[in-house]
Amino acid sequence: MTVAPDRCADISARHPLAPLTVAEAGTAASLALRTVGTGSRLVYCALVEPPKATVSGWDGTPLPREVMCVVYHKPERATWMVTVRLDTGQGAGVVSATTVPGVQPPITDEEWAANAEQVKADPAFRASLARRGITDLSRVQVDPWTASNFGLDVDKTGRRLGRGVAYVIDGPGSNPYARPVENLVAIVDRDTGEVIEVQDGEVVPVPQDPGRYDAASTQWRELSPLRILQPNGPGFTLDDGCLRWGPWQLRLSLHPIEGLVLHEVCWVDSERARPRPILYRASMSEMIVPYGSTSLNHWWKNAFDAGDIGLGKTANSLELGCDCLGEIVYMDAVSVDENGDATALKNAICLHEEDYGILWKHVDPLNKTSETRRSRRMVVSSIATVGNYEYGFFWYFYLDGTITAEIKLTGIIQTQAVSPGTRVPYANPVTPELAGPHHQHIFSFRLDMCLDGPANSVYEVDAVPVLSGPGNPYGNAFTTRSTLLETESQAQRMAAPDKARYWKIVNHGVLNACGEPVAYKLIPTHASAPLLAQPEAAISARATFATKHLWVTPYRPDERRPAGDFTNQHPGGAGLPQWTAADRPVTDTDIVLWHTVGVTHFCQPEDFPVMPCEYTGFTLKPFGFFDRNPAIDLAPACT
Ligand SMILES: [Cu+2]
Repeated sequence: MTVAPDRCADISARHPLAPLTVAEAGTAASLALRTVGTGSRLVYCALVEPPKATVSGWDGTPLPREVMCVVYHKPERATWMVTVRLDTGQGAGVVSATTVPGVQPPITDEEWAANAEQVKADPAFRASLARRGITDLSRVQVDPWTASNFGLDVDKTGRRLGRGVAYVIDGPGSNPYARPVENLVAIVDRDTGEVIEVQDGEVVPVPQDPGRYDAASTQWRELSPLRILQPNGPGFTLDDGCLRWGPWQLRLSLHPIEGLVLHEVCWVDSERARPRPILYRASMSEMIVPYGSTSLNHWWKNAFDAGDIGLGKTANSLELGCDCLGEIVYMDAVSVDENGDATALKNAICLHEEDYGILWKHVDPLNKTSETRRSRRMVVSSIATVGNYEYGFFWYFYLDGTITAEIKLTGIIQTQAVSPGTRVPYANPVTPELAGPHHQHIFSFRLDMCLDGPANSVYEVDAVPVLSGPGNPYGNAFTTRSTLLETESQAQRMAAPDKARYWKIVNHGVLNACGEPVAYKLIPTHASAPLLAQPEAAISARATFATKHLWVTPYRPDERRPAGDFTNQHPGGAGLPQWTAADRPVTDTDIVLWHTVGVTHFCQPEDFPVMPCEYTGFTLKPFGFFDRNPAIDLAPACT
């Protein structure tokens, strides 16, 4: 990858990865809907990223822009992928339109709202609510979850399904998850609105505590005002998706499914006077929230919040002073509804600088001198609201070359009503009337590496004690063991904190001043427990990515989603397990790392009524990528 440092700003043509505009998305969506015909609904549309070689070798000549639209044709229950070229010379045109058999696209807002009402209107469901003393349907909320796939008869029908659960609501600002209707599930056909089955178990009293968390219902504790000011404005620029800050240069976009995506992440090296590529593309490409409860309302809950719903589709419009503090620059994204109407999603990505304490310091007591440099990081973030949960996706870029990804998990837990004073299995009490079922949040980061070029390899590096003997006469020695991961099967790895394990990504073709290949290390700081479901459980086949902390694959442009392109109701086997069955070589070639991180969530009273952020993520740190501390040239913070 040879990227000129000023290519994003100084060339008049839009960069091939410049974000989709409202006009582009609207044009493509309406053409796609017209092509598929009456009864079609737009699920999402995304820029077709041109081939990597085209992007890397781009010389500023305008390239055709293409948009891929996923369309659901309800009358025929068919999923379509329609690719639109925006400027063919005679305006926009469809270049391909194909159906994808046997898959279900992500669910839409329109379906969620309609299915909720359809479940509420069902006589059997109403009878079950009435059995619990609930007759005022205006005070009932139904969440029609994605249905998963367990190979049951209902799954084999090929219908587009939802599993609905109910809550009692107490007006605006109330917390539905405080008052779940336990042991009642409706299976709905999303296309026809027919409630296929109502599963009604033991009646558990609906909890009475409204669990409110809104500002009007709480006593406030005021904090001393805190202002973050940059009198000369922010120290970065954003130009049509291209961010430049200090030595860092990268592009940003918001993908409807993956959410925040980083492209062409480079370090612009002042010494070598050229941009040095590190990542070609990075995103949180899929996630799964498997529940570990056996109870009627929870055993089937397996949320692929990216693939089943979409983390860009559910991204928030962020608010200054609340979501982001300081000298903020926002980047808008595009929202497209089921009719193909495109609008700006304002303030979808937040950019700002943060002070991060000291970066390096030394006091020389003899000479009574002191040198200190402050650390500052560039923060790029977006937040998605998926049903009851919020997920904040934060990327941090540091002046020493470190990149950190952090996910902040907040929002409201899934709740299980319990009779006061009782305990239920596979769940912890959070209030006298509520339990929180055990569950995991497992995320797969797709890291398309490009360390000083595409030919990269990965070593697993462990800290190893050395047995006492002639080579270790004092018993104190320890060393490292580096193992080259040569094939896809060898590269399916687990974290090992007791071995201080990390994975070192190298370019054997570029050496540093010590004669070693340039490298970054992937530090699995939050690898957590892998998928805890049994191997024979349906979710193990559907979210196999979650069973390992690391996978490495050779780059293929169509291998983007670790559980397959269409996760909704998918029976499993797609994505990483399918691709890696070929056991392809992964050395000295263009490789993609898939890093699994997560939170295994055993709920606690402090998680209610809203959960304080839990954190997960990882760190990419230079390891001989530079010849010395790359932040040695920072200006002193005080003189
Ligand atoms: Cu959780």
